Amino acid sequence: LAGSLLLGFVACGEKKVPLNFPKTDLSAEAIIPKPVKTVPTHSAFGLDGQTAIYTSQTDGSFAEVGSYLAETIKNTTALQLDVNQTAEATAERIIYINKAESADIANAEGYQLYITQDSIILNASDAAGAFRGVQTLRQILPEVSNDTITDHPLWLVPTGKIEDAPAFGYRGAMLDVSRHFFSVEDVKKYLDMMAYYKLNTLHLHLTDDQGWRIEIKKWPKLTEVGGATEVGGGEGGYYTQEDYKEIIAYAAARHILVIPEVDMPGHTNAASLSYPFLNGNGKALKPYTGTQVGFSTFDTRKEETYAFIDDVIGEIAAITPGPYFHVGGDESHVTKKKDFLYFIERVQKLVSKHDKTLVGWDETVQANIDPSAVIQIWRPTHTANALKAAEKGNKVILSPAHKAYLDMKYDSLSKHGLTWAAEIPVDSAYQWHPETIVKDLPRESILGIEAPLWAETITNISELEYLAFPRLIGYAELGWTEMEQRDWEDYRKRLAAHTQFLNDNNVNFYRTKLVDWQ
Ligand code: TNX
Repeated sequence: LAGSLLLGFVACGEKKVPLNFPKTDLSAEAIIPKPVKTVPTHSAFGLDGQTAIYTSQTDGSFAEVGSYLAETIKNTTALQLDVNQTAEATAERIIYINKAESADIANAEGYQLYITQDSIILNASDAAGAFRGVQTLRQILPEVSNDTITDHPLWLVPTGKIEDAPAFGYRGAMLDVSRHFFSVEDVKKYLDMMAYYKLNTLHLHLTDDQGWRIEIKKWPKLTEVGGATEVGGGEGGYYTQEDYKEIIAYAAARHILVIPEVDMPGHTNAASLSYPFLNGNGKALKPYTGTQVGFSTFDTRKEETYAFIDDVIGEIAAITPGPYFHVGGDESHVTKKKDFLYFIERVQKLVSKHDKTLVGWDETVQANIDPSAVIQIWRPTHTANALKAAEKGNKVILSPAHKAYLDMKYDSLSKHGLTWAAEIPVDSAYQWHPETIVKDLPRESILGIEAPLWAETITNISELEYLAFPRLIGYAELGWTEMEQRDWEDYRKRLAAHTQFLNDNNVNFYRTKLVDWQ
C-alpha cells in the first residue's frame, strides 16, 4: 500500500472531509483460489464501525451470508457491523450482498465483486456464490488497520472489480475418521478452513476395519463394539446421529455438502466384529488395530446382509440432505469378483431406494451401476476405470493418490504419512492438471477433484493439519482456477501471504522450504 495518494471522503462529525488513501492494487492481492478476472482501480474502501451490511432478503439465505460476513469481520477487526439493520441513510459506507439474475451469473457458486470508495457490491445468483464471494472479501480485508488517515482506524480494502466462478463444481476433501477418530470440534475446524478456500464438499469416511463411527439405532453394537477400536489400540469413538447432524448443519452454513461413506464389502472388520453374521471371509473375528487393508469382506450371498445394509443406508440417508451416498467398494481383495459385482449391484438398488446417488471408489465402475452414479478415481495406474466410467456416462471425481492424497509424506523427513503412492512435496501437489491427468478423459466427465486424508498415521487435529496444510490449499485452487491461470511461482508467493491467517487460526501447517513463509 505505498505510492501515490488518492482522494476519498469520510464523515467526521457532521461534515465530510477528504481522505488520502494510499494507492492499492487489487490484482496483486494474494487471493487463493485465484479469481477468474480482477480489474484494479487503485483506491480503497475504508471499512470502519460506520459500515453496514445489507443483503437481499428474498429467502433468508443471503441474510445468513451477511451475518457470516459480519462474524468474520468481527473476528479480525473487532468491529460489530449491523446486518440489515441501520437505516440505509445513516450508514456511512455499505456492503451490499445482492441476489442477481441467474441469467447474469450463471454459475451458482459464481459472484461479482465491485469495490469502490463508497461501497462494496457483491452479486451472486445463489447464496452459495455470495458465500464464495465473501471468502474473497475476507482475503482482501487486511488484518491490520490504518490508523493515520482519519481520527479512527480504517481497514483498507483495495478497490476494483472481480468476476469469478469455479472451474469444477465438485471441490472436495475427505476425512478418514475410522482409522483414528476425530471429534465434531475437529471436523468443524477443518470445515472452517475448507470454507475459506472455497472447497464445497466434505466426504466422511465413516467406517473401516478399525472402527465404525456413526450411530445406527437399529444396530447399536456397531458403535458399542465396532466404535471402540482404532489404529494403535486407542479408544476410538463415534458420532451420534445428533453429532452427525451438527456437522451437516455446520457444513451447510458454509455451503459445503457432506457425503457419508460406509465402505463395503471390504474394509468391514469393525462391522462384522459387531454382528458376526455379516462376515464373509471365513476367519475368526477379532478387533483390528493395525494398518493392513484388503482382508475383510461381508458375506455377499446372505439376504440378512442386505437387510442390514438397507437399515444402515436408510438411517444415514434420512439425516443426510445431500444427494450422495458413498458405498466405498475399494480393495475388496478377499471378495470373489463375481460376488463383488453382485454385491455392488444389490447395494446400488438400496442406495436408489433411499433416494440417493451412489458414489464408489473406481473398482465399482466394473459393476452394473446407474449412469447417475459417480466414480472416484484413486489409482493412477487404473485410468482404464476412469475411461470406462466416461464411456458408461458416469461422472468421475479425481483423487489420484500420487498427487492428491493428503496422507502421503511430503518428503523423507515428514513426521507423519505413508509413501506407497509417492512422496508429495507442496509443489508436486500443486503441479498437475485435473483437466489432463487421465489421458483422453473428456472434460464433461469430470465432476471435480477431492483430496482424501487417510488417518492411519495421524492421531489428533494437529497431526491432521500437518498433513493437510498447506497442500489442501493448493487442491482448492486446482478445483477452482482453470489450468491456464495456474502457475506455481505465482501460487507460492500468494501462499506465503497466508502465513498470518494460518497462524491466527492456530493451524499447524508444514513449513516447507519451497515457500517463503512470512
Ligand atoms: C488405500 S485409497 C485405501 C485406504 C488406505 C489408503 C492409505 C483407498 C480407496 N483405499 O484404505 O487408507 O490407501 O493411503
